[in-house]
Amino acid sequence: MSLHSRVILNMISKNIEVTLYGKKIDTANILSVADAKIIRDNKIKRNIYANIVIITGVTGQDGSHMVDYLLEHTDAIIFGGVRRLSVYNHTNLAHINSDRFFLVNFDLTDSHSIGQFIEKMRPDYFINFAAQSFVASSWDFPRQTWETNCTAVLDILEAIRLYRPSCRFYNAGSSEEFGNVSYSPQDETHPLKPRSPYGASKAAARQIVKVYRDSYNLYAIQSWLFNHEGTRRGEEFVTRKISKNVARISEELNEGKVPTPIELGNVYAKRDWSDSEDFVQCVWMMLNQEKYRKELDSKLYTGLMYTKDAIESLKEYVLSSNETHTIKEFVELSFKSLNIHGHWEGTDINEKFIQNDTNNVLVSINSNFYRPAEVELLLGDSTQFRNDFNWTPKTSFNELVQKMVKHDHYLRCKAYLNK
Ligand code: NDP
Ligand code: GDR
Repeated sequence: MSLHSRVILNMISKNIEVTLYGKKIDTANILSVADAKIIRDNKIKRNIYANIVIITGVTGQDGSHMVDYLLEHTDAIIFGGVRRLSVYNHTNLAHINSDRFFLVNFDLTDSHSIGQFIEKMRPDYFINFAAQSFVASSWDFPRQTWETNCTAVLDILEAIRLYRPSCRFYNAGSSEEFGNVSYSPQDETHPLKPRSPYGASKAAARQIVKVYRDSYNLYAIQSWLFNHEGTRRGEEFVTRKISKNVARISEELNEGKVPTPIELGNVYAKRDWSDSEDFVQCVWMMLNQEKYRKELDSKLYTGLMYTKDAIESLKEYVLSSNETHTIKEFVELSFKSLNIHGHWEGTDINEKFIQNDTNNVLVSINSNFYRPAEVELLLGDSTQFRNDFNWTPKTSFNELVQKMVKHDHYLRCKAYLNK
């Protein structure tokens, strides 16, 4: 039986159920590029106007929210690039049940994987959220960080140039590129002064994105994303580490136990935190600037190649909440949202967050979480994006903290009841 004949597309009312080798395809399946191409070609035969979107990093926070956003707001057919791991890590995708979303075997550190993906799938958009995204680990794995966050971006750009120059490319840049900041708030004109291998890798990726944009008239852009969080945030990042542990401590207190404190590093660092769900919408707007920035001539952005004028009109943007808060503030608000109140005592390594009334230690400092070089302050200025796209974020800092803590508290209660 040929590969083609084993792919059956069944019309079920308006939905097309996709089966491959007799089995329904869902987010538990990771397809080869060859199989994904068969699905792509069949889908395109049925809807020639549907955009083909590749999103990398879909098992992570932003990638999974981007999939949700595009499934809800567009008719795009989405292929999520995922690497094969020994253990199941698709929790952020488990809720998706769509005949427009497929997972494809892919690794950013393999240029053949990237080249094949773009050559065979011929995407209209390539949204790169995959990265070694944990700043602290970038000192432990500097080369892997560089290859994932920077060399891979070069490989994607080359493949787009060779096989699909009309494909719009977005790379997730970072406020970490500003690093040791010269002034606040940081806007698009702030110099790049990274402090970590991670920050340096993102700053270098930015340069190569610009070089390819200018040299080959590619629609290739990289924004500066300030910290953004949510209920799908990885558990080692400070916000999720706090929300998860506050939920644990609440349970321990309810059971009458003396809680085990949360151990943190530099609680004086300041970050500009937003909600990931707010940002994915902005990323899609940046990839479709002629649709949302009314002053642009949309006719310049059609066809298989872009004109120099079209490319020169594109802008790269800062996305931020325009507020900054210390880690300490995040701690205080998190406990407060579960009705646990405390105060800080001591200094430096001996500083502690103590529960009022009981004197339980809720947070202590562990110098193992200090970094070789710290970014002490980040505060963004996203005025340009807000003005050009008439956009304001939906979620405030307070709402974000509440949402994260309540979610982890809910998960904890559910697990407790199932014990
Ligand atoms: P996450 O850490 O949640 O997700 C990273 C994703 O990258 C995961 O899906 C991971 O897959 C994937 N990945 C890592 N290495 C590879 C590889 N070699 N091949 C294929 N996939 C790989 O990150 P976020 O969602 O928070 O961030 C998305 C992007 O935005 C990243 O580029 C990050 O650097 C950038 N960014 C994020 C900010 C934030 O505050 N969240 C702020 C500024 C920039 P797996 O599940 O297999 O590990
Ligand atoms: P960041 O996020 O480095 O800003 O990178 P992270 O949450 O890891 O750290 C924020 C700040 O908190 C301080 N901190 C701790 N951090 C962690 N992870 N664990 C701790 O125990 C702890 N104690 C204090 C850190 O020193 C730091 O100052 C995130 C990532 O999403 C990047 O991918 C992204 O580019 C940037 O945000 C913008």
